[in-house]
This record gives sequence, structure tokens and C-alpha cells, in this order.
Amino acid sequence: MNQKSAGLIETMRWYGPNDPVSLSDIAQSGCSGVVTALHHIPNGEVWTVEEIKKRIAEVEAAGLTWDVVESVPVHEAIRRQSTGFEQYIENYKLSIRNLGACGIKVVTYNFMPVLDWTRTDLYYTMPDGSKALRFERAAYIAFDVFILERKGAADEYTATELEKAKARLQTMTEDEKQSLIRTIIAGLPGSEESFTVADFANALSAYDTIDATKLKQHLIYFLQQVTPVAEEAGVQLVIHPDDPPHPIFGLPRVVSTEADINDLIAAVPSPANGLCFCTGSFGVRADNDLPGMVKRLGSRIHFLHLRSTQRNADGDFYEANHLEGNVDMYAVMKEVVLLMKKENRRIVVRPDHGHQMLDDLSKKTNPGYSAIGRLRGLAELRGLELGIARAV
Ligand code: DNO
Repeated sequence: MNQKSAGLIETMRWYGPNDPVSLSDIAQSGCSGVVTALHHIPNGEVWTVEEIKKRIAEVEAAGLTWDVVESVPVHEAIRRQSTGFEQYIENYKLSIRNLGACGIKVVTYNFMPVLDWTRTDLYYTMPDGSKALRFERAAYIAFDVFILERKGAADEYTATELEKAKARLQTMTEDEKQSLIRTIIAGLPGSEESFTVADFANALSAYDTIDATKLKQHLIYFLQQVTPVAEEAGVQLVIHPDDPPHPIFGLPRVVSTEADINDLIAAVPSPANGLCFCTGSFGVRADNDLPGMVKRLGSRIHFLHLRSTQRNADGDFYEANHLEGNVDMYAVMKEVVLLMKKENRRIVVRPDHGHQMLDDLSKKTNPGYSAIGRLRGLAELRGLELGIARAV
């Protein structure tokens, strides 16, 4: 008997044919599907039915299904409402229609300006020898104030923070500085964007006149345009929260809290306006009540990223093992199990990130997306779900 034929639909993210983790590896993890994207199509261009079908065929040949798109990227012009943004919205609509026509029902996107997810260290050594992703505030400020020399940046931090950042910079070798720069701006897997320091400064200055209120208006406008098409096409749009869930580099961020999500739902009530509930991103803020959010936002949640982070008082965090850190995964999973029961539906999940560990320590891996660490996370989550599902 397969005890997992109900409940969460287990998937892993697959970055396409160049991913060092193969479809066969994913099938062996017990997942029934993958989360992937057409990374080879430049940001802003239409995803054609032909390209989508090619990818479906590739995934299905491995005995898997393509359950969720992560992501159809939102072009910067749409976030800023700069020249040509209407055309990019039309292209987005067409990509959604084409995905719907091919039977792909969940599409992830984010509305983080300029940078997607951001870390300062991809190889933070845990006491057990595995490597975790980390965001260290002093290193981030050192980059912002002393390397990038962003105008006005110093005014955004306290004197103590600036001193700490300066001291942190002095501990860095030239190689470490270069690696910090690359980690922040060269694009983490799935980011779809990559910058040099000069390009990055330009990209930031394009937001000089866009504050959080304006960015939220742009997001709402985008949703008003795109959700009717998604509804028609039978596609569920799911927004990924900001990671980390607060402004960085002076950029506004508007998808960081439960109140942000409520604003979006109130402005655009369409059922196609949904949420990718990422516990690792929301969980960095102590004021986000994760199990309560699952309970209250339930019907909007159509995709789950489950992972945990461990924060400290300085504003640093690292990615903890899935059942450790600040996220109460038991409480979250319990709400998820109850939600699926109440609404009589299954939700797609992926174990989000994992430590680089065992054989993966000596392999080329996509940061956060090595096979073994994610497999550990998945196995723990799978057991947790089954235990709870049998008990409730
Ligand atoms: C990081 C990912 C994000 C996510 C996008 C969604 O590991 O969760 O890059 O894919 O923000 O658009």
C-alpha cells in the first residue's frame, strides 16, 4: 500500500536539462512531480505551446508530471511601469493562456524589485559539517555602504550596525569580498537576473521614485490585468513572498507579511489570485504567525515551500534543517493537513532548499538545491505529514 497516495503532492524543483540533479534522481526521491520553468526563454518573452509541450514530454518521459511553474518571471518594466510594460503584460497573459492550454495549472511569480532571493553566504558551515545558506546583516551592510557605496545607504543603518559592518569588511580577504559581491548580485538559481556592481547601482536607481505604496499599486494593476486571463485559462497564480521579507538596498518590498497578502486579496478578489506559502521566507519575521496564516489564508494557498530558518537578534539568519530553527513545522503541517481535509483537495509541496551534505559537498550543486539535503528535508516532512494525517 502506498501510504502517500493522498495528502500533499510531493515535488522537487528541477532547473531543466542542465540541473546536476536529474529527473531520475527526483523520481527516486518518491516525488510524483516537478516544479520547473523554461529558463532558456528570456525574461519577458512569450512561452509558446510548442516549448511548453517539449518540456512536458521530457518530464513525463521520466514518469513524472510538471505540476507547478516556478516561475514565469515578471519583467522589471511591469514592476516599475516603465516604457513597454503594457506589452510585457500582454506577453505574460499569453504565456498563462498557453500554460493553461497545456494543462499546467499553477504558476508562481514574485514581485521583488531588481533582486530575487538574497543571501550573503552560500557555504555557511554547520556544526555537523554540512553547508547552509545564510544572510548575515553585517556583511550585507558592508556591501551596501562600503562596496556598492549606495547613495544615502549609511543613513538607513544605526551607528552600531555601521561599525559592525566596517569591522566585518576589514576581516574579509579580497577573494571573500569578490565572493560576497557575486553571492548578492550575480544571481542565485532561478533569479533570472545577474548584475555587475555598476549595472546593479543603475537598476537600483530606477526605483528612486517608487516607494512601497507605488510598487503595491503596480502589483495590483498587474493582477487586475492578468487574473481574468488566468481564470479563463484555469490557471492559479501564486505569488512568492519576499526573501528576506523586508526592504533591502533601499528597495521597497510589498509581499512580506500577512497584511500585505490581505491587501492583495482585498484589491483583487479573483480566485486566481493565490499564494505560494513559503515558510522559510515568511518565517524570517518573528511577527509572521505561520500556522495562523495557513489557517486564515488557507483557500488562497496553492503551493507550499516548506523549510525553516534560524534568526538572531542582529537580523542574521541561516537556513536550518527542516524540523529545526524558528519555524514550528509541526504546527504548520497540522494546519496544512486540516486545510486539505476541510477543502477536500491536495496541495503541491516542495521541500524548499536543503543543506549541502554527504557526497554533495564535493559535487557541483545549485546553492540550496543539492539532492541529498532536499531529500533529507522531504523525508522528514513526509513522515511528519503522515503522522499528523493519521492522528487527526
Ligand atoms: C528561491 C526561490 C525563489 C522563487 C521566486 C519565485 O529559492 O524560492 O527564487 O523561486 O522568488 O518567483
